[in-house]
Order: sequence, then structure tokens, then C-alpha cells
Amino acid sequence: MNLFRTTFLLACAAMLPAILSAQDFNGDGYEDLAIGSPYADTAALPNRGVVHVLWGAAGALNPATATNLRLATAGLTPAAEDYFGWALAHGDLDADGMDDLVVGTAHRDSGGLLDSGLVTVFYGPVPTGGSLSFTAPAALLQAEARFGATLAVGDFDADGNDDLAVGAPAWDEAGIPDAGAVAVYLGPLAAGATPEVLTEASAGGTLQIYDHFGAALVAGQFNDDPGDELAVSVPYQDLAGAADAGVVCVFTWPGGVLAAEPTLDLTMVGLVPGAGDSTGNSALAAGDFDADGYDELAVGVPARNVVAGDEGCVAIFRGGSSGLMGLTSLSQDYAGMNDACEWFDWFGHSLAVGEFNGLAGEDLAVGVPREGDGAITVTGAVQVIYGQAGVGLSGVGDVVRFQPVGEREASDLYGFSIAAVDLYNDGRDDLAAAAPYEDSVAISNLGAVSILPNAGVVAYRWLPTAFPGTSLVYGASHLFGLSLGK
Ligand SMILES: [Ca+2]
Ligand SMILES: [Ca+2]
Ligand SMILES: [Ca+2]
Ligand SMILES: [Ca+2]
Repeated sequence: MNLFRTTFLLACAAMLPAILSAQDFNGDGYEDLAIGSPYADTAALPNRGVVHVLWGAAGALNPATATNLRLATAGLTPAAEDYFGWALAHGDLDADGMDDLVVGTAHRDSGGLLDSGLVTVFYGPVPTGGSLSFTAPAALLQAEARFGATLAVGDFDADGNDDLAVGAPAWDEAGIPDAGAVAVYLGPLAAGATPEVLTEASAGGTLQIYDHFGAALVAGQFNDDPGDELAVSVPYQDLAGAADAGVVCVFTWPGGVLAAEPTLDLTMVGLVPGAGDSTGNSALAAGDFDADGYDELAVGVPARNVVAGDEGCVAIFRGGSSGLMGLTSLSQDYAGMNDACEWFDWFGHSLAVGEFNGLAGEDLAVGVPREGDGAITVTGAVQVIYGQAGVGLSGVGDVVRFQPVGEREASDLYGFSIAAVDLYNDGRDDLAAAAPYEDSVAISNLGAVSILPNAGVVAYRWLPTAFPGTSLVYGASHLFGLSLGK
């Protein structure tokens, strides 16, 4: 333990504002929210996709002033089945001091290859700051690799510039379909740059059929190395006696050179890995829940059988001077926590780290998209678990939030995607949560997005029709908010 460093970091934690990352795409000081609807149709182009940028503001939030991004905004010709907006991330990727929005279009047919994928960076100020779009590097440019299905931004080589990790979880190694890979681009981004390519072999593992290395990514400060680490889930990795149990690989760049940290699995948090756990299949998150200067890693395991089947849990690995160590697993049966584990709740399908209550220790929001409310099955909920200095996440005082009464129907899947964003610049994050399977009158699965603020100001809930001006057809399975930037 480096006491000087710990003391220094604690001192910094006390001085710094609570928000650790920013997504202010127009530079006005208010964070902004990117809302992806990759299934959005135009009359000619089904599933073309759209991303709405909702601008943060001092007073009322106004979707009518949102900026709507498409591939055409980046000078490209949209196509049917692009699914633009499948993944969203943010960071300063051209090192000009202004936040940039990264959009993954994993089903874009690039280079004549079906679903080979594409990534577009919209430079701040959005939408006038220009953009850079790029396909997978040669080693990963392949049909159905889905480059851009997942994204993470961090400063991995500790040079002060944000770097970008892009997942291609369905990339095939020769003879090994869907082994998965991740490309890491060091910032500032440049057209034609060659990324470092990671596979499970980079962490000392063995590539296997359908492992899906890169199915979720997150950057965090997990150890004493000055740069960020990159956590990469491998949800369908088989463990002894447990097919598709899943593991998480962790990479660090001491001195700017790639190195692997020990690979994580559920045994490290005291659980026996189970068949089909698919650890980290949809969400990873990093946050300093105990306020000691090191991030913890939260791994969503929504398909974990806690009681009977797929109730879901979140595995927590604690950061420290020598890296991540298994700590605990949270579920709705965890001590003090509200609600209870029920069959197929999918607790942990989505995760978002934010500072929701303004007390030291970051907080964790957990999507429970198949949670029921009495007779209303699979309506969905979001559970907020608060961090505490010196303690970490505690089940005490947690809050379960549903859609408002009257909007809470069966099969809405509220909490399928969630994000933490400080839209009012008051030093506390607001919680954005989508119910992409919300029906509206005659339109099934149109979708809805809620903003649950922490400043005592009004909550919002919008249908996609509140965001005008993109020639969109609001038909069935629009799935508004299927992805949210965070
Ligand atoms: Ca802004
Ligand atoms: Ca920038
Ligand atoms: Ca860097
Ligand atoms: Ca910590």
C-alpha cells in the first residue's frame, strides 16, 4: 500500500467536484445526454438508426431543441439495417479540451462486408465540430464481426490524452467463430491510425468458439499504474463444469506497454460459477464506491441463478494498489436491499455509476428490466445502491424506481438501458432510464426515456415523438432509448 498516494488521492477526492467524467458536447458547462434508437426507421430505410443529443440546461430540459445525429451528419450515406447508435461513449478524442461523442454502428456493412461495423466520432462542439468515421482495422475487418458493438474511453497509456477501445465481439479467429476482439486506439485519434488489437490470448487465455471477448468494456483506475485499465468481458467463456460461465479480462499499460492483470471470475467473489451465468454479457461499470482513490469494477451477471433462475447479481471487485480483488456480489437478496430475487428479474442487465446523493463514495444504479410490480410482470425497475467512504456499496438506503403509475405496464422492460449524467450542472448526477419496449396507443415497443433528477426539479418522461425533425417513421419496435450515452 502506497500511503502517500492514498492520502494524496483522498485529498484530491475531497477537493474535486463529484463528477469524474463529463459529456458536455457543446461546451456550455452542462452535461448532455445521447439517446440512441438504433431501430429507428425512415420510410425508405428500416432500422437506419438515430441518436438524439438532449442538451443539459439550467432550467427546463427541452427535447424540441435536441440535435439529431445520423450517419448522414457524418457525411456518409445511411443504409437500411445500419442500426446507427447501437453503442455510445464519450471522451476528448482529439485533445482539444471539448468532449466528443462516439457512436458505434456495429451492423453497418463496411467494405462490402455484412455487419462488419463502423465507429463515428462526432467532435465537440456537436454537431458543427466535424467527425471521423472508421471501419475495423484490417485484422478485424470481417463480415459479422460487429466492430463498434461496444465502446470504452480512458487514458490507458497515461499521456493525458483519452484513448478509445472498440469491441468486435463477434469477430472470428480462423476456425473459431465469434471468439471476439477489441481494438485500442491511442489518442489523439488520427485517420488511418493502427490500433493495438486484443484477444483473449492477450490475457493469456485460449480463444474458443462463441466466447464473445469484448461483449462489454469499461475503463477504470483499478491499480497503481497512472493510466486507466481496460476491463473486457468474455461472457461465454467455459469454466470447469460450467459452460458459458464467463470471465473478465483486465489490461493495464505500465510505462505505455500492454500487460494483462489476472483474469477475474465469480469464484473470486465467493460464488461457484454456474452454467449459463454469462458473466458481463451486457454491462460492466467502474466507480470508486468506497472513496479510497481506486475504482471498483462492477460486473453485471443478469443471468445468474441466485435462487432458481436468472434473478441476476452484480459482482464487485475492489480496486487497490496491486489491482482488483474479489469483494462481494450484490443481488436483491443482499443484506438490507429492497425487493427480493425473483425468477428472471435480470438484475444487473445494465449498470451506471454516478454521484447521486452528494456523499463521498460513488453510487451504482442497476437496471432490473424484467422486475415485476405486483401483477404487472416484466415492467422493469432501476435500483440505486449508494456508496459510502470506507465502506463501499451498502444495501442500506437503496431505492427501487419504477416508471410512474399509469405508465407502468407489463413487458415495458424499464431499466433495459440506464445512464448517469449531470444535466443541470449542480454537481450531482441525474439518472436517465429507458423503457425501450413501452407501447404507445397502437404502436408496440415504441419506447420511452425518463430523467429522474436529483435536484428537486421536475422529472421527465418522453416518447420519441418529442424529438422532432428526422423524417422518422414511428412504427412498431422503434425501441427508443435502447442505448444511452454514459
Ligand atoms: Ca452541454
Ligand atoms: Ca474534443
Ligand atoms: Ca492516452
Ligand atoms: Ca475504491
